[in-house]
Amino acid sequence: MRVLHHDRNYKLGRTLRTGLAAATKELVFYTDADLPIDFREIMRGVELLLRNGAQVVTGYRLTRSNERWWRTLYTVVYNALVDVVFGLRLRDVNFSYKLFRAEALRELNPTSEGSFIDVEMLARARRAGMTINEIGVEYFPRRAGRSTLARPGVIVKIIQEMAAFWWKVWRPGLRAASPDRPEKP
Ligand SMILES: Nc1nc2c(ncn2[C@@H]2O[C@H](COP(=O)(O)OP(=O)(O)OP(=O)(O)O)[C@@H](O)[C@H]2O)c(=O)[nH]1
Ligand SMILES: [Mg+2]
Repeated sequence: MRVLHHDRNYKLGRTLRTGLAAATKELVFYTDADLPIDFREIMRGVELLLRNGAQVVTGYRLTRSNERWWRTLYTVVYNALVDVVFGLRLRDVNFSYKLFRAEALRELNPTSEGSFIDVEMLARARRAGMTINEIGVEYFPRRAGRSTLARPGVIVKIIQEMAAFWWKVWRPGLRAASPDRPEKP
């Protein structure tokens, strides 16, 4: 086990990027350290990824009945928004069960500082033509402490980074991919 330290607390995006960039093996998995899943579920994701030749496996919560209602509401609203803006058609974009082939991960180059990082990586993967598989996993909500995601500052940052990403990266990308614009030889 290698523990990576920052000199101060950066937000989720930067922290995740530091961790992912330090990965050395062929497959890279991330989840939160407060055990939202049973770690044995990782192998199901690996099997799915290898069987389907996918580049990314992203988990969704099978049941959320043991969670606070407002927490579920955040998720429903965020996933709907992401669907409208990026058309990802994924069920639970922010859930911390994500598995990547390292070579695919290296292509993504996300830049988010905050909690938009999950959607940014999925959107970049989709636009690069990667196969994203979804897997349902049993979810164990936090039993103590406060949700980071519920902080107003975190939500404002997500909206800011989403708008910037849409404007600078997604929108030009869509235009380039448009079939009615003939490509130059
Ligand atoms: N280093 C660092 N880690 C963070 C930061 N914000 C969140 N995290 C970590 O990332 C995990 C996921 O954070 P969020 O996606 O915001 O959600 P959450 O706080 O787990 O919210 P719940 O869904 O209620 O569990 C947290 O459990 C923390 O371990 C941050 O600013 N800095
Ligand atoms: Mg959590």
